[in-house]
Amino acid sequence: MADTGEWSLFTEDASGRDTTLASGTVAAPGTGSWHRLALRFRGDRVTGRLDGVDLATVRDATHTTGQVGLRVSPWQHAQFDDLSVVRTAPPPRFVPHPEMTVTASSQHAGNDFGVAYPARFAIDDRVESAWRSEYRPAAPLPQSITLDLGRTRSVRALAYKPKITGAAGGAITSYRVAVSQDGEQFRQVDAGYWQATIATKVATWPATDARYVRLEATDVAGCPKAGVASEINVATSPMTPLGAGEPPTDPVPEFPHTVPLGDLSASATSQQPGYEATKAIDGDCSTMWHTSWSPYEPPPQSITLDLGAAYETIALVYQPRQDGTNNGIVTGYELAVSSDGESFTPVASGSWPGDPATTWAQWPAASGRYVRLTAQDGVGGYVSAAELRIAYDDSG
Ligand SMILES: [Ca+2]
Ligand SMILES: [Ca+2]
Repeated sequence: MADTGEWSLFTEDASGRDTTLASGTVAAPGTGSWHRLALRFRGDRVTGRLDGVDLATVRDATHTTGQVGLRVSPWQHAQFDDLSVVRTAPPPRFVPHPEMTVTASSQHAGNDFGVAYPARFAIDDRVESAWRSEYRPAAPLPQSITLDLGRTRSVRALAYKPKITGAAGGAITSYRVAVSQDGEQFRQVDAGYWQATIATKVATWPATDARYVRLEATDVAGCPKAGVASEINVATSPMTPLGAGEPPTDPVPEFPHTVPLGDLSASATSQQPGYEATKAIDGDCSTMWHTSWSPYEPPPQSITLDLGAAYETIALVYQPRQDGTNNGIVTGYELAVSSDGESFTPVASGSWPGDPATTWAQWPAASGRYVRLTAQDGVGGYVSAAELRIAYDDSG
């Protein structure tokens, strides 16, 4: 808020990006007098108040986890006093973690740079430790974690904290919750989508007697595709659902037939050690083919896939690198098909946007065993690919 009366309510993500949630102007408060500013949080509703009057109420679930503080920019003059935090509702009643045990469909229990992700870290009351399903090699989704509450209780909500870091990688974005009395027969009580954020999510259902509660990840944010939970709580009191997301909109057409990964082999005109052509067909979105940067080998560069047998090829699906860097994401492309790996016939060319979203190129059915992607250009003057797939027509 400025002394002129202009105000804005904004949220900032871990990368420092601001999003204005509401803004306006009130009578100029001027300077030299004290005013009472307040933020009221209830579920995902955030209300800004000035001197006891609501300025705006918005819905935002990006800061439902974490600490509360008051900070001003080091270059701004500001005076403040009497910061207080008060409850807006009774806290939920959680089943105490020490009364629980936990198992998971898989866990990355290996030690990576001093860090491991066993299932028990999801119920140790520490947000800095987490369970993560196995990612080396990646255990395919869905993956689940099951809480044994020690005895039957009337349960009605699950609070899920992803990993508390700057990035949402591993955050469960598509989930199912199921409960059981005996640990054998599970009944689904909730399912849906969560936003790909580090904020706490809450799933709710009508009160149900259960001893076991299972959270299943059917999709997660980022790469590798392994679910993360820094803390999971089960509530016996009502809670407000939090963090609901939208189903993913996938612009890539459904190609019913793609050449099996195990039948593919790959070679490239340039590759950096550790980033070989085969990394584009290993089924792991966190590994990639990347052209040599030492020594630097500029585009055009190409990667050739051997499909193992002849197919009526119709499309290539290109997943760019998913590690947050855009170097090498292909922009200008050409595709060619060959029966013998020697003589190639062009089938498609064009440009891709150069962002991390999966994209594709289609062409009229062309018979061949080899498909060559030539990148005329890529972001930063490099070429890379996390994963490549070839679709074929099976109607012949
Ligand atoms: Ca933990
Ligand atoms: Ca890969």
